[in-house]
Amino acid sequence: IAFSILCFWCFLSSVMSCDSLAGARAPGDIIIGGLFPIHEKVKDLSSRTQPDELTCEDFHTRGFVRSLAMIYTIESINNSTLLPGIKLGYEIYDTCADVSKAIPAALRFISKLNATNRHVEVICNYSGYTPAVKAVVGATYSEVSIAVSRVLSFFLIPQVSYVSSASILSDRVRFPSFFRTVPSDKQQMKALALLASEFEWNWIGVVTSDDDYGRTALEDFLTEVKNRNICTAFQEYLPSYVGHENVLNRTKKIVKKIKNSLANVVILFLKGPLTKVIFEETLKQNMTHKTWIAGESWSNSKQVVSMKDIEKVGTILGFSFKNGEIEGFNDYLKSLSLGPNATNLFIEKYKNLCNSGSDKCIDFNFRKFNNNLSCIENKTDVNILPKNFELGGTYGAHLAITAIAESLKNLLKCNKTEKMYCEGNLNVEPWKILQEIKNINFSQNDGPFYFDDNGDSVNGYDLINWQKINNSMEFVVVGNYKPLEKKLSICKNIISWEKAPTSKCSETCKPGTRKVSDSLSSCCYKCEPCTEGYFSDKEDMEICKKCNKDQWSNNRSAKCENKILVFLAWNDPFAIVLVTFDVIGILVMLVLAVVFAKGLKTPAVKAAGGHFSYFVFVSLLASFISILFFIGKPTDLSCRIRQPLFGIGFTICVSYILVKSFRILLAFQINPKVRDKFKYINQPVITILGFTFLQVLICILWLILTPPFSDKIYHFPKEVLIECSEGSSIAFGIMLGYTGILAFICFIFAFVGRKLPGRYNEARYITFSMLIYIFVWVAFTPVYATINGKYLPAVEVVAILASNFGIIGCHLLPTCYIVVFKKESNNISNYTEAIREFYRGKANSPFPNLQLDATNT
Ligand SMILES: *[C@@H]1O[C@H](CO)[C@@H](O)[C@H](O)[C@H]1NC(C)=O
Ligand SMILES: *[C@@H]1O[C@H](CO)[C@@H](O)[C@H](O)[C@H]1NC(C)=O
Ligand SMILES: *[C@@H]1O[C@H](CO)[C@@H](O)[C@H](O)[C@H]1NC(C)=O
Ligand SMILES: *[C@@H]1O[C@H](CO)[C@@H](O)[C@H](O)[C@H]1NC(C)=O
Ligand SMILES: *[C@@H]1O[C@H](CO)[C@@H](O)[C@H](O)[C@H]1NC(C)=O
Ligand SMILES: *[C@@H]1O[C@H](CO)[C@@H](O)[C@H](O)[C@H]1NC(C)=O
Ligand SMILES: *[C@@H]1O[C@H](CO)[C@@H](O)[C@H](O)[C@H]1NC(C)=O
Ligand SMILES: *[C@@H]1O[C@H](CO)[C@@H](O)[C@H](O)[C@H]1NC(C)=O
Ligand SMILES: *[C@@H]1O[C@H](CO)[C@@H](O)[C@H](O)[C@H]1NC(C)=O
Ligand SMILES: *[C@@H]1O[C@H](CO)[C@@H](O)[C@H](O)[C@H]1NC(C)=O
Ligand SMILES: CC(=O)N[C@H]1CO[C@H](CO)[C@@H](O)[C@@H]1O
Repeated sequence: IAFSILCFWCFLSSVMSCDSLAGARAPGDIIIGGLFPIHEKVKDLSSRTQPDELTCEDFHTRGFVRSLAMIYTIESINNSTLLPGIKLGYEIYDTCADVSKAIPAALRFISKLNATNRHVEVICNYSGYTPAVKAVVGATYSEVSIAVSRVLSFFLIPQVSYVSSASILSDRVRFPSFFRTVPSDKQQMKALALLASEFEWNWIGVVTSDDDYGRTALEDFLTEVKNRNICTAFQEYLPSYVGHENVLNRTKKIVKKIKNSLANVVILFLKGPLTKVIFEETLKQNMTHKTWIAGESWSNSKQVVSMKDIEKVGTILGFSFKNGEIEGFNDYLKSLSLGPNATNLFIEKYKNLCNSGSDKCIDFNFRKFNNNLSCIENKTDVNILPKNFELGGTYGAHLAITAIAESLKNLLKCNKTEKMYCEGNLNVEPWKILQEIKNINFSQNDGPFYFDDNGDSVNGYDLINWQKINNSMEFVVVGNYKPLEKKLSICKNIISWEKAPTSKCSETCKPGTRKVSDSLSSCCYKCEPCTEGYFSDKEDMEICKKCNKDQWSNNRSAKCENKILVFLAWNDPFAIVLVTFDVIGILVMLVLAVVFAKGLKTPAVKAAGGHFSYFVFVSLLASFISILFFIGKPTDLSCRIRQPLFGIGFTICVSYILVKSFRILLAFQINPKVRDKFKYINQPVITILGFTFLQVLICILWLILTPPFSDKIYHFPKEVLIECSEGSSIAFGIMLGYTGILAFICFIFAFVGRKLPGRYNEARYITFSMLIYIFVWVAFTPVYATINGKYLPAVEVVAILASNFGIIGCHLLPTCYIVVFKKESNNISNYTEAIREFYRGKANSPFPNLQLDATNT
């Protein structure tokens, strides 16, 4: 006991002898080091000639409050059952925001504690080396953290920073023992990009400081926005030091540029003092309409927020590290009590400053922080952050100590035993703590806390908006960003603007147009109207989409119209004319049928075929009816009916005429032997049925193999043509050609028999009607092949009508004329007389049988 008391006295005396180095310390079983910028800068660093002690100036309340958060957390843990029987101690050094002051502190951390003094042992194998300090919390500035981590990394002493956010510190090879309770700046850039996307800002100005912080931030930001179609309107650099002679001139230029730019949103990756310079110039130039996005470095800077007229620069939004409540910390700040045997020079200095009326005093004028994001539009309910210390950083320091304590608990096996004490060796090697700290996972206010593989925190950011409340600018929490979920939540209704500003290089392209980027930037573009047949239904479309094949559109269309269905409609004038003729034809035919029926017994009708004439009527009726299927909207059924109906019908007609002309030829055949031979062939019913059957066969094969169908033709710009596709034009041709060949044979027979007696001039009529038929269909073929459109069926209808009327005119009308008007000549003697005259002087031959009607013979 005496020895340990002696030890402790020695220890204290060494503290006393070099007190300005460790500003705050408390003894304990396990000592944790701390690095905080209690002062803002080192005095006279540039005129230093000897490696003597450095002195600091400008008390920094933020750093001070963070160090208090560390002390308070350690004391709370001592007072709790987290590490039963173990007392944590601390050694806190002031870095004065400078590496030159932080390095001696780092050396102290790695020094060994023996009875008389502290020294760094020079050995080869440090595996069993146990320095006085087992873990370090700090530092604030990334630059300092990097330097310190380089020293501590060799000894694998865990270092946990509470605000250093430079993305380079995620490098596990260069900084293997570095952890932080805040995310890497990369996450902040992700959050910024999401913010810009959320408000559709794609033309953003960026001003950064000309140093590692600014350049890295800009680089990360550009990487992040590259794939989001967000562009930077300008990227400007300001010298990093406020005192630099160029700062004012550059600021003037930059603010002018901002003023003249289309970008209404400007991101400032600057430290507080430079931001202040920019805003002073902004106010001088009366620029009040811009929206400023704060990097984490100044989003809750007291220096900037307390500027005069700061509310006039426009809207200010920014991200700050996730804030959290440390229970009881506010009371502790008010009392600033010290633990047993602890010393703290910073508290003394703070109390002196505060008592002498400096503005460095902690501002307790803020509401209790509520972790829940509340979108309630009631100014008394919003979360307002304190101004001269930062909740995010203090919470970060609290988390850092908790993380170290948790890893100690696991390492020292504090919960493996029934009894409440830890069984591990207290003089533990730091690298063992490092192993444990990677695996910690404890719960914080809202969810678990752990380090990711890069040693970064999975905690995110709060989005804050500067608002004037009760005549002073306040930091109001209006949203948050969670890196794990990559999710940005914003309470848009409580942001201080009336309407979210727009920040775009080009006007939005309206529906009906598309973007055509100029070569400079993908965010600047012209709008080009969509061409015919194309459309764009949303704003800012890259391409115009093609209309469906049954739709069309004009220039500049936002949508497509349905194409009009086109076919030979019943109400089409031409169709009306055709149907009229069709009906007339049917009526005429019916009248003629009646006349034929009445005069069936007369020689004229008998000569015209007698009962066989009904074949003609039936077939003509079929042809006339088939015409009706050519008009109206084509369906598969009507397409399949119309051609066969016409083809078969007309084949009956033509075969009937063929039989008739064959008869005539036979009747006036002079050579009886030939006539007798041909008599065997002269079987009218079989002939007609046979020829017709062949046509029926053709049609059936056609319908089975390649049936016609109704088809839509989309070639026309605004119309869809519905027409019958014949399925196989060869089959169609065979059907027509077959009738045509029959007609041609008729024509030949009739032509041969055309010299028959004047009265018996049937042959001339047949010749004539077949000529009409052949002429019509020969003319039809090229017209049908070339014409295209809804009148195509009309062409065929005309051809059918012409053929039908040809048959009526040449076969039925003359007979009827005789039956009705020439009754006196309509007797058998007249006919025989005429024939006798014909044969007079020729070979003696019996009278030909003029009756075609087989039943009458
Ligand atoms: C320590 O614990 C006691 C009782 O458990 C409590 O009254 C006291 O406020 C605690 N002190 C701190 C600093 O937490
Ligand atoms: C402490 O270190 C000094 C010098 O480094 C050495 O002389 C002394 O023996 C050490 N004391 C103990 C107790 O190890
Ligand atoms: C270093 O020391 C540790 C224990 O002190 C030992 O286990 C290890 O083998 C040593 N390494 C080398 C390379 O000597
Ligand atoms: C700033 O600009 C003014 C006028 O443009 C010029 O005279 C002056 O030299 C500049 N100062 C610096 C430090 O560049
Ligand atoms: C800004 O406005 C004030 C008063 O409204 C005016 O006096 C001053 O000239 C303006 N400054 C500039 C740069 O426009
Ligand atoms: C404080 O130090 C004194 C000796 O200086 C010691 O007796 C006492 O136990 C210490 N108190 C604590 C709580 O460690
Ligand atoms: C925060 O939200 C949780 C869950 O939504 C709720 O239980 C809690 O009461 C809220 N806290 C406050 C202070 O509103
Ligand atoms: C805002 O909240 C306060 C106190 O919570 C309440 O008195 C006031 O009526 C609320 N105002 C509105 C507009 O809801
Ligand atoms: C210790 O472990 C037991 C079970 O193993 C658990 O129930 C208890 O809550 C733990 N205590 C602490 C302080 O973690
Ligand atoms: C941390 O613990 C929580 C629950 O306690 C769990 O959901 C989460 O997955 C854990 N995270 C890791 C990285 O282990
Ligand atoms: C074991 C131990 O020393 N616990 C102390 C930790 O710190 C708190 C607050 O200062 C003290 O109350 C405990 O006694």
